[in-house]
Amino acid sequence: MSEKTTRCGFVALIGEPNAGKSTLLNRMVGQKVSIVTHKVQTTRARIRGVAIEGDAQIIFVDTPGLFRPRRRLDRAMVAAAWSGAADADVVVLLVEAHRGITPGVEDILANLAERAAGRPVALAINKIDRVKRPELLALAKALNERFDFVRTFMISAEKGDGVDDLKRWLADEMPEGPWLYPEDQIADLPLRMLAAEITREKLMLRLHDELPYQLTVETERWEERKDGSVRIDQVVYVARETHKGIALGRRGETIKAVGQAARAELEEMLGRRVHLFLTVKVRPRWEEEAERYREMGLDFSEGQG
Ligand SMILES: Nc1nc2c(ncn2[C@@H]2O[C@H](COP(=O)(O)OP(=O)(O)OP(=O)(O)O)[C@@H](O)[C@H]2O)c(=O)[nH]1
Ligand SMILES: [Mg+2]
Repeated sequence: MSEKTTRCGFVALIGEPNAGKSTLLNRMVGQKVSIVTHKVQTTRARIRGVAIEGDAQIIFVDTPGLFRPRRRLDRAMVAAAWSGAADADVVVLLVEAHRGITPGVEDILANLAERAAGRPVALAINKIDRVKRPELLALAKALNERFDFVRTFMISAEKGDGVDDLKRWLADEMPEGPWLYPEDQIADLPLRMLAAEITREKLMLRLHDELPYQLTVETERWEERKDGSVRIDQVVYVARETHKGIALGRRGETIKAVGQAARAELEEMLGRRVHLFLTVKVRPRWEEEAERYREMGLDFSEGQG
């Protein structure tokens, strides 16, 4: 009798806001589990996605971007990101090829050794589709002079280049052990939370300036109906009356378009009809309410200044 050896472990994806962490997570697991936008600070909490490569189960942990936090919410996000790195078996730092070593990357490198707490850190230079090869090699060299990365990968999370190499390498790095998730599970985010994230993504794509950062979305009710459809009620919390007006749009056009886009995506994801009801509520101090953080999957006390 021989037992097959299996491997299983955690890989934290860290980097500046907008580096492509969530795009990479989605590609690794082959399905959208984390929302993606062209704006910074899209991801707010740690999001796990599970991939299988040979005998290894790799649990990817998408994290919020690392930046200099100002608000309580920012601090909670950054704390979540670093703790994702500290808990992982391997850390992957994403750096944008076309932006290179920004002040933000410098900050991360300055804290990385301590925060990664001895975990091996690999470098993934992302968005290689945006630069020419010689530039890439120079950047890889400069980064490796600043930090002792165990490996360097050149990838395009969006187009897929280099991603399989990275995945195979990570699989080999995973410690021996039983798989933690059933084979068909790709995420551990509760559906009601993922549904709220999808609505937040559509809001981020449609609203401008600071507003997307000053709102949060929660699923309040999830009702399976006899006809096989599902009714989902969500609340969009904003901090001010004027923000409510903007989120609703003229004659409610903005919220209507957001609802339609979110519903279409939810229907595709769930494979059935969805009735989505969105309500915008003004809640001036939502950013100071522990309950809001819990709903987002963040630690309220970590946000303390
Ligand atoms: N050209 C190009 N764009 C990419 C690539 N990977 C990601 N992007 C784009 O970069 C933007 C940010 O991607 P995200 O995956 O949301 O970045 P993130 O690191 O998760 O950002 P935060 O959650 O804000 O920290 C999106 O517009 C992506 O489509 C890539 O390989 N090439
Ligand atoms: Mg993200």
